[in-house]
Amino acid sequence: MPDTTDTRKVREDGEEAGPEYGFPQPLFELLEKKGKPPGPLFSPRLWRSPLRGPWLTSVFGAVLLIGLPIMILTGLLSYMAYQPQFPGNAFPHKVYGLRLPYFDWPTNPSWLYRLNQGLHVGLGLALVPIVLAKLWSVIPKLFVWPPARSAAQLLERASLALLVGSILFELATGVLNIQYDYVFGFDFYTAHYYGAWVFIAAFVLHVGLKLPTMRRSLKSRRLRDELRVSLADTVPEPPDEHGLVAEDPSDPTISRRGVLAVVGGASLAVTAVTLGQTVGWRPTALLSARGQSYGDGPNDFQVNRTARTAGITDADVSSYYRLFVEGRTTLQLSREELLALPQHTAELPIACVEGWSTVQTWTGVRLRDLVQMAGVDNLDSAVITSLERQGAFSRAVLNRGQMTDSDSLLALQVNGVDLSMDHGFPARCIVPAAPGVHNTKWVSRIELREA
Ligand SMILES: Nc1nc2c(c(=O)[nH]1)N[C@H]1C(S)=C(S)[C@@H](COP(=O)(O)O)O[C@H]1N2
Ligand SMILES: [Mo]
Repeated sequence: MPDTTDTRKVREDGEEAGPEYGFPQPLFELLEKKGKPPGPLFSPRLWRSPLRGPWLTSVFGAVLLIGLPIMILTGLLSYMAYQPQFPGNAFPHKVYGLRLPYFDWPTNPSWLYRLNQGLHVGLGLALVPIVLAKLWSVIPKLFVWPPARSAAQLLERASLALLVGSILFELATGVLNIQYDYVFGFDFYTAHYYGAWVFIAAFVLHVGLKLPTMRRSLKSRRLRDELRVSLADTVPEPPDEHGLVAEDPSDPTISRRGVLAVVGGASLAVTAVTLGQTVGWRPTALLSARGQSYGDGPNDFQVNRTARTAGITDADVSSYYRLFVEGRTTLQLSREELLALPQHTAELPIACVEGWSTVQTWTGVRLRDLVQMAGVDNLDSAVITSLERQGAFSRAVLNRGQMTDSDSLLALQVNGVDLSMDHGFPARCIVPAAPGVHNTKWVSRIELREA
């Protein structure tokens, strides 16, 4: 593959530049002859930091090479946890064409989704400073003029544009989603999922192309030695074939170890203020814009959407409330009748897709007892419907394992007292290891589907 720096060298030497193989002649002439650089950003003289070079870029790259595959894995697992194989489940079934092999999301260990999503959101936020630093370190490469001298180079740059565009898109939509909850004109899940596939493709290609360079560059100096170099002793990396090292570097204003400390420190600081939200420890959850709404006493823990926002009225949850369980027979149960059934207590997390989680002690009727009472013994799945009736949260489909786990509950109480309205009174689902969205609040109907 031709090297991107050729362009600049040839032009500056004043040599006649000629098109390389496979590149359309008219396009080349347009870019080379008519095309003056469209702005000062394209002048190599603007990018003079003496710190830029293949080693520094590779250090950031190595961190991302570990972090981003974890983001991809946890992201795709989160998508699978939404159980898109069941039409009626919120969001993901809309992503036609890019389906993964379906499997029933397990109920064991109960912290599975909590860990998955804590990692996805926590790591995603912690990687923001690293991604920005890596972009800074290669920024002159984004402004090379003319944009390409060969078809191969054009393809390489197009893949870079997709890589940079998609990672920024994924970070931006992810952060917006956890801070403001679905503010987009488009559906977050569909956009974030399609964006992820663009990113995955571009990332795999990029790693394939750059891995040898990265390994070579990392060997060019040792991190431990570099951490001893003071500002006074900071000199540019030797000129490189990739054009990362400035042609005319300015004097350093910060050492390499200083840059690493700033970027690493920013990443740790983001982690420190978000960790509380992830593990449900409030004092350090400084970044949690959401979840300002809590309850009282034993019900004092994070509320996703309040009863009022969901349009649940006092009349809905009055003594006229009945739960319908539809199987071979249809059961109609008041809250008193539910409380009279055998009660089971389990300590289980609510783990939201947005990264926050909270572990509470829930008491109620085992879902599998209701399945049995309704006379169903070859259950396939169950549609849980809320009094809320409308919208993405009004319904969830649970798989057989989720319905029959000994800790899966139709919870009536939490921490020894009745559920608050905001936490789903008169009754809500709590399913081990499930994403928060499947713990339907204000349950009115359980429709059992047989295999
Ligand atoms: N009916 C209904 N159920 C719902 C929701 C909702 O908005 N409406 N939010 C879901 C989401 S996304 C989460 S994370 C949990 C949050 O439960 P909590 O508000 O009791 O903490 O409830 C789930 N169940
Ligand atoms: Mo959620």
